[in-house]
This record gives sequence, C-alpha cells and structure tokens, in this order.
Amino acid sequence: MLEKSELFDPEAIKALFPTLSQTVSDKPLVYLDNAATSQKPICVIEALETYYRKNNSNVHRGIYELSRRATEAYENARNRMAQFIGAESPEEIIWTRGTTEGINLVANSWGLKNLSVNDEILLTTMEHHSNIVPWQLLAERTGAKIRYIEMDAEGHLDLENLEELCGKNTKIVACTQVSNSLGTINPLEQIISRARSVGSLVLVDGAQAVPHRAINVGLMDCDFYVFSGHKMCGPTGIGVLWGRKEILDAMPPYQGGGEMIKLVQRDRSTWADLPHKFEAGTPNIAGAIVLATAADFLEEIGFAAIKEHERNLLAYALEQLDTIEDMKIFGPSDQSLRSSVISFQLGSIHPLDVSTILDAEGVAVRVGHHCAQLVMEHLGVSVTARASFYLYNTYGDVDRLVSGLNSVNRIFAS
Ligand code: 7TS
Repeated sequence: MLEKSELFDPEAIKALFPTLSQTVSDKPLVYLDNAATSQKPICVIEALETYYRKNNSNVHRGIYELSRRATEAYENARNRMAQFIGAESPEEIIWTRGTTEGINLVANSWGLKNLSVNDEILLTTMEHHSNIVPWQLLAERTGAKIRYIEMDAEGHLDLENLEELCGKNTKIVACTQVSNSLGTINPLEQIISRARSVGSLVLVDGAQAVPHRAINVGLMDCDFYVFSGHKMCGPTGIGVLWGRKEILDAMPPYQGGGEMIKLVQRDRSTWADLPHKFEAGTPNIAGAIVLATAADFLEEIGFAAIKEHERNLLAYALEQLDTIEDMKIFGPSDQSLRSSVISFQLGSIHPLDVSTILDAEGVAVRVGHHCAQLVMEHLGVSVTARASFYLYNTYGDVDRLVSGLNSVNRIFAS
C-alpha cells in the first residue's frame, strides 16, 4: 500500500467543493469523471456570485463605475492567465468558449489564410474530435491533406517515422499534450523540435494538461496553446487560446461584430489590435474573471503537490484495479508516462452496464468513446469505461470504485 503525500490533504480539499459532499443513490458521491469536467471549489462559486451581485456590467463600453470595475477585473484576469501559462504578454491571451473554439479559431483564421493544396496538417490518432474535425473541415475547403502519427499497442505515439510524416509540406502539427481517453503524456519536445526544423507551426491541445501541471508556453516553444476553464475548477463556457503575438497579428479575424473593429465604413472595416481582434461580441465576462480565481486556487495548493497526489493516487488505483478479476486496463504501462485517466474493460461486460451499476453505488465514471473514436478503433472496442481523478479524489474514492467493480463482477457471475 502506498503512503499518501504528507504535504497534501485531499479530504480537506474535497471539503472545499460543495458538490462533493452530497449523496447519490443514498451513498456519498464519488466523482471520477474529471477528464470531462471538474467540480468547482467554493471560492469559484462565490466569485461568480459576487460578480453578478456587485459588478455586473458590459466591458470596454461604459465609463461609469460598474463598467470600470467589470473591465478592470476582466483585463486583470487576462493578465493572470498570461502569467499562469507563462505567456509573454496578455495580448496573446484570447478568450474563447473553450478548447474546441480555440482550435476552430486557429483552423479557420490561420488555416484558411495559409493553407492550400500540397500543404499537410499533421495530427495524431490520439486526438479528441475537437482536434480532428476542424482540421478536416479546413482540409475540405483548402485541399490540404491530413496525415496522422499512429499509436503503438500501449497507446504511445509511434514517432519512428516522424521525419517522414513531418516534412517540408507540413504546415501545422496539432497534438494533444495528454490523451483524454488513455492518459498518455506525449513527448511534445521531440515533436515540436521536428516541426521547428521543417518550419511548421505547432498547436498544442492542453485541455487535459492545464488542470494538472504547471504550463509554460514559452519553454514549450509551441505556437498555439488551447485549453478549457471548466476542467481546471473554473466555469463552463470560458477557455483560452494562446498564440505567438506575431502569428496572431498576421491572422484575419475569426468572427465579425462589436468590439473587434477599429473603424467600420460602408464597404470595409479595419480591425482592433490584439487581443480584441479575436473577441467579437459581448464576451463571457464572469467566466473570464472567475477563471482567474480558479487559477489562484490551483496555484495556492501548488501544482507540485497536485501532481504528486495524482501520481500516488494513480499508482494506488492501478494496483487495486489489478486485483479485480478480468480487468483490462488500456494505456501506457509506464506510470511516469500517463496521467490520472484510466480507461478499462471488465471482462465481456458492456461498459454501459459497468457504469450503471457504479452509478447505483454512488460512483460516477464516464462510459463512451470519449470523443476519441480513432482511439477506440485502435483499441478494437466501440466504447470504454473511464475513471479520471483530480486533486480532491482520495484513496477512499479508489476503494469505492474497486468495491463497485467487484459488485459488477458478482452481479454478472450470478
Ligand atoms: N481536447 C481534449 C484533450 C479534451 O479532453 C477535450 C474534452 C477537448 C479537447 C474539448 O474540450 P471542450 O471544453 O471544448 O469541450 N474532453 C472531454 C472528455 O474527455 N469527456 O468529455 C469531454
């Protein structure tokens, strides 16, 4: 049995999340669907309420007190997120609805301007659909070709033929930092260094990384980085696209509307400077402000402690799941190369049945293709059950999952 980190008290952290203190099916809720979305700490919920109770107003429009307050908090939040991911300037932080919108923005704005027939977009078969479909739509419109880095049997990217796949025709490589379905942590350094050497841009999907580890986009040396607020203790409907200033400057707007212009004339308009050029219309003001609160919350606890806790929890979960009859766990066997996401198959029992029985035990896991159908194809299954952990999960939560899965086996044996 592994020792829990002395620096970190997950029970005390759990107590800061109101949703986690309820019962479901008359049992204390165990929430293990964190790869889909995280729960929200009380400080985030209160910050949202405070904004709507005291400061609600549109931004960059009024000169009255309330609008000044909202605008200041909104732009402070942008500064905070720039600092949170190591961006050089807040101008490089574009508010989006989330990872999906960030990728669509890059594909539509940068992609439509820069790609044509003979150009190649390099993806991996591990991507979430939101990092595949926008590129397919772009390929259809431009004639560019999509190529894929494949996976090996354990779900690591197979980089043996990277030099052939990423060559002079490659214009952008779009790759996830951490897989949402297998938990694989990707060797981005190697991919980015190859892309750089052939003059290709790199977009990193940080949706499953930002909630769990400290990020520095400068050190990573990518060109675009996208993530969602709701997976990192923040609200839904807000996310960030970070891009290098010179690249964002050269990109046309994604959507047209209020606040993204300098001058509108009858037959043409000119664009506002960064970041506003990419933020047409009234933004998710409350979401942006409260996302900064979520970033404060996570950094106060500390990513080193969060990472250590999740690493210990993952090791314990894998050790305990291994004791269950007919348990098959997908993804890397080297624990240092996987995050706290565990996709699994229990004998020949359908994952829907597994998840239904777990639900009756108060344990929430996801069943489905996890918007990663190319991964399912690779595994030879149509869906998996998936347990994903976060900072507030405890060893007791793992025990409840294991006991629930043993019940599933008992029910199907009888
Ligand atoms: N990229 C990755 C790696 C993801 O895990 C997700 C969401 C997205 C992009 C899309 O994020 P959104 O916030 O724009 O929707 N992943 C999941 C999941 O694993 N289960 O539900 C959503």
